[in-house]
Amino acid sequence: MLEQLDRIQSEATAALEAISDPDALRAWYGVHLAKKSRLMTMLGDLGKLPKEQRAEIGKRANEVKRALEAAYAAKEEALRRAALERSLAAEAYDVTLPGRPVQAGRLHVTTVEMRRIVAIFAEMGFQVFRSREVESDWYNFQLLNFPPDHPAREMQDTFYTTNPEVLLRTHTSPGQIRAMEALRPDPIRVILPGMCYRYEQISARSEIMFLQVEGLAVGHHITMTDLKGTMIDFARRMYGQERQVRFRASYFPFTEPSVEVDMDCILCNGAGCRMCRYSGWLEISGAGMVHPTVLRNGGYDPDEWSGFAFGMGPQRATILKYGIDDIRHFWANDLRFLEQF
Ligand code: FA5
Repeated sequence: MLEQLDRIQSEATAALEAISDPDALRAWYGVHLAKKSRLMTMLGDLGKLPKEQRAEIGKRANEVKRALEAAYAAKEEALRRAALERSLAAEAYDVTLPGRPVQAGRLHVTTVEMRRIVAIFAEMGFQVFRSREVESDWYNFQLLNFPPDHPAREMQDTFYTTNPEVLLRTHTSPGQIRAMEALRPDPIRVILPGMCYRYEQISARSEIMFLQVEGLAVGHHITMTDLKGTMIDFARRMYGQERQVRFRASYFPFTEPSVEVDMDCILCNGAGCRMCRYSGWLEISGAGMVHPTVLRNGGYDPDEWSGFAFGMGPQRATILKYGIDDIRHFWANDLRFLEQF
């Protein structure tokens, strides 16, 4: 039986050496090491041998099994390496080929403009204060002096949720109250950029979703002069040092007095053109002195504190700056439009 084991080992080893592909290797395993192979059958039948032979034959049979298993594993690894080398040789990379160009993305034109606005106000000492887009009627209207049924509500309708108290903000002005609540009793100098929503007719100049940048300054001696200086400085830094700025009386429930801020048209320099509807002026912002009631609602005593606020819609100015014919291009995601900036 020992001779038989030697024969099994030498035959199996010789057969294994001749193998050069994985299918043949699998077949070899079936013949020489699988359950029904001669070797495994002998191992299974050890119990039938006379006691005195059992130990010696068993030891030798296990040696042969371990040797064949090791040889099998070595062959398997050798075949894997050979296959890898063949494929590397056959499919070698040509490092001299020019690379495929990577499509470089870019910032959206409104992001670029918003960042410029933020940078300009940062230089003037304004910090960015983030406030929520989903608001309550209380903050969006009532705390800003728009009681229910106030006619000024007609100017800004919005999208409501199933909860009548919860709505999408129509302007960034509720952020004024949020900023006052967070920062009182300190003086404030913040801007509040963000998305606003209005339920209104979409047109070349009006979207249902648009950006605003609110500004708020609250301090002990803030006057209309500070508001005017800030607006003029901003317009000149943003649109050119030669810009002229004018203030027109206006109305907002949350500022008193209220103004509209206009600058001379950047296209015709005030001469009058289609863009400025031949008036020579472009509106850039609503603004005013914070209404005493709003200061009080934010936790500041109007006998001691005063402030100014403004709210601009930078997309309308961007349209004019680049001669864009329709505000809807901003959110249409048409690459032909976006790649121009
Ligand atoms: C307001 O929203 C006030 N909260 C601004 C304000 C803030 C006044 C602080 C005083 C103090 P108004 O409704 O005019 O005001 O909107 C301000 C700007 O937002 C507009 O000048 C315009 O540039 C932009 N805007 C308003 N509605 C739209 C719209 N549907 N699409 C695009 N831009 C819009």
